[in-house]
Amino acid sequence: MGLGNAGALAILVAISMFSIGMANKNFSADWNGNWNHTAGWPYGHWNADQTSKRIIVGGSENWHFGFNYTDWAIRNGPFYLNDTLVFKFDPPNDTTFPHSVYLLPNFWSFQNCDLRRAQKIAQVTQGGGEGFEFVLKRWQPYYFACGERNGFHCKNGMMKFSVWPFFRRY
Ligand SMILES: *[C@@H]1O[C@H](CO)[C@@H](O)[C@H](O)[C@H]1NC(C)=O
Ligand SMILES: *[C@@H]1O[C@H](CO)[C@@H](O)[C@H](O)[C@H]1NC(C)=O
Ligand SMILES: *[C@@H]1O[C@H](CO)[C@@H](O)[C@H](O)[C@H]1NC(C)=O
Ligand SMILES: *[C@@H]1O[C@H](CO)[C@@H](O)[C@H](O)[C@H]1NC(C)=O
Ligand SMILES: *[C@@H]1O[C@H](CO)[C@@H](O)[C@H](O)[C@H]1NC(C)=O
Ligand SMILES: [Cu+2]
Repeated sequence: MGLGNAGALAILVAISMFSIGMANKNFSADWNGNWNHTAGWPYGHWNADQTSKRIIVGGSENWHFGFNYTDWAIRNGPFYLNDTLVFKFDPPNDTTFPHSVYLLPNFWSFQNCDLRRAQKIAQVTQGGGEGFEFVLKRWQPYYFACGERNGFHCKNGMMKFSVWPFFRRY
């Protein structure tokens, strides 16, 4: 194989920690850390699909309490650099509950729905209309969560998911 133990281990750790969005598909990485999609990926995908996408988080479910967004991310990933995630949620009124979007700083806070060092990226009013848009600009894991009720929506409402966008191959 020619892959050093340390490198292989690092890749395994990365894959196991950040596998959301790439489950059920097979990938490999080269020495530079570039991902290479191998057998199983539909032929012609790269030629047919070169532009960044606008993806509604949750699809027709939008962004609400009680929908499994981790599962959604696995089924709808992988996502690519410069893809736009769109969070749609109704502004709060007497009959709807407020939601928001936060970025959590690391895997631990994501697992525990710990919002202490989280960054609020969308207020409760920003999910209306065309929705709140977030561009996946960097090659890094992103940890998204709803911040309402001090983590309750994240923890009990499953309103969280992570993505690590891939480089799109042309
Ligand atoms: C990607 O992996 C496949 C299978 O291992 C290999 O045949 C192909 O040359 C690789 N492509 C690149 C660009 O590294
Ligand atoms: C890749 O995944 C496909 C199905 O998703 C499977 O049929 C194929 O055997 C896998 N290839 C490798 C090299 O694991
Ligand atoms: C959500 O989906 C993920 C991935 O399919 C699964 O592992 C997890 O158990 C689900 N969570 C709940 C609370 O059902
Ligand atoms: C993403 O978009 C920016 C600005 O439009 C561009 O500079 C960058 O090269 C793009 N990155 C990728 C991976 O396409
Ligand atoms: C609250 O918002 C929902 C969704 O936008 C809407 O269907 C409903 O009519 C609104 N209710 C009130 C009392 O404004
Ligand atoms: Cu919420």
